[in-house]
Amino acid sequence: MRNEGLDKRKILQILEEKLACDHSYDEGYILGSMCTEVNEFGKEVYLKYISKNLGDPGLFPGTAKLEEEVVAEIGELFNGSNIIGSFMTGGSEANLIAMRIAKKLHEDIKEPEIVVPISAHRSFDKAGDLLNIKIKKARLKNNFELDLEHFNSLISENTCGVVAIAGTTSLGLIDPIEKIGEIIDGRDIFFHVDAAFGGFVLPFLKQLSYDIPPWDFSVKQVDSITADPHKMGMGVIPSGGLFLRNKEIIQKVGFEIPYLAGGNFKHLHLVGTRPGATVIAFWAIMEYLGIKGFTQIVQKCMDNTHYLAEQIKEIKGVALAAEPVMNVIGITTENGESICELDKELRKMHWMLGKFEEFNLIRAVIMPHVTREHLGRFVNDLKIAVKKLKLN
Ligand code: 0PR
Repeated sequence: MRNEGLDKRKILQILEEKLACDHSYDEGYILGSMCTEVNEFGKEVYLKYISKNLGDPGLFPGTAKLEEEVVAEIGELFNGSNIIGSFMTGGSEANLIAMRIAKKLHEDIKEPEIVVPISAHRSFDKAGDLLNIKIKKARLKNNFELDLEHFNSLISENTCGVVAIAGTTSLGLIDPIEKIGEIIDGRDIFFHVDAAFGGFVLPFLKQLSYDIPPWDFSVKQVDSITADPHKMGMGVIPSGGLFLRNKEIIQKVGFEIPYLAGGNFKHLHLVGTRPGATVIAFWAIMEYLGIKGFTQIVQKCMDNTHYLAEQIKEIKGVALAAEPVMNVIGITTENGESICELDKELRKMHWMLGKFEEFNLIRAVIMPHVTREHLGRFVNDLKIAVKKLKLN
């Protein structure tokens, strides 16, 4: 650390130089990210309230109340009533905490297990590792749908929880959540739905009359949902969310922090100090956009998704891994050849997509920052790469 401080202008100039190699969403090459430009009004609100700490809610009761409000409102969007929960650092923390709840509610199980689809996000492996829970992975069928029979066969007397995904990381697909609910109905098994990505897409697809199977608290066995404002909610990073049906859970399994300046309270978090401003900013974004505003944004993403999907179908040599359900597209090779070379070629042309070797696909996420013009450029480069690699 320097002894004497620099002036602000100089510091900002140094920062510009140091960060010049970062990518920006509007340049168009970020085509494989589930994050996007934060809503402009959200940014303003965030800055205004940046010092608020929800780690000590007694000091910021207004912010704590606002969090309860925004959680309940999101719970209603997910067809629940009186839903409780909390903002988190992201989907990983929300999934981790959900897995901890599943374990804590079954302390009689000595070697706890969770059953997840193999397409589940890596955060479940992290949770398994950190919590000492065995993660059992159910296969997918050839069309990337969950093999429900295999899923069912993995459930045993050691199963403390099951997980379904509403918007898989690789393809944006939705697991058969109602059917999983039926499988565990009447059994003492915690049911968590990971809608980290889909949570702020699916309610708006419904508004657009898309045929979306029940995935949320409308499925009566669903106990908890992860849904991340910092993905399709256009919220400030970090903002994930965990939403719970059972109001008693925090009292039952929450960590007690007895000594805080604002007074004793219980919480579910891994972190202590945590931002209030991300919560306030998301409350403001929801107020500002309303259902209508979110729906318009999702519609634009879906129009672009359909455009890209149609273009890919026209290119000989590549194919869609699955018909897109939401704004995620998997591109694979037509002849089953490895996707790695294509990914390399596209990277040489600056395109940054996600590569899922286990499913032999590269993933494009058509986020709000992605424009038709970006996609046009991408399609041209994809054609060049396919030709160069002689995939056609
Ligand atoms: N659940 C699902 C279904 C996810 O897709 C993700 C992350 C998570 C949980 C974990 O969320 P956090 O990353 O908030 O903890 N999905 C993205 C992915 O792995 C995360 C991401 C975001 C990756 C932006 C790259 C990127 O540029 O693809």
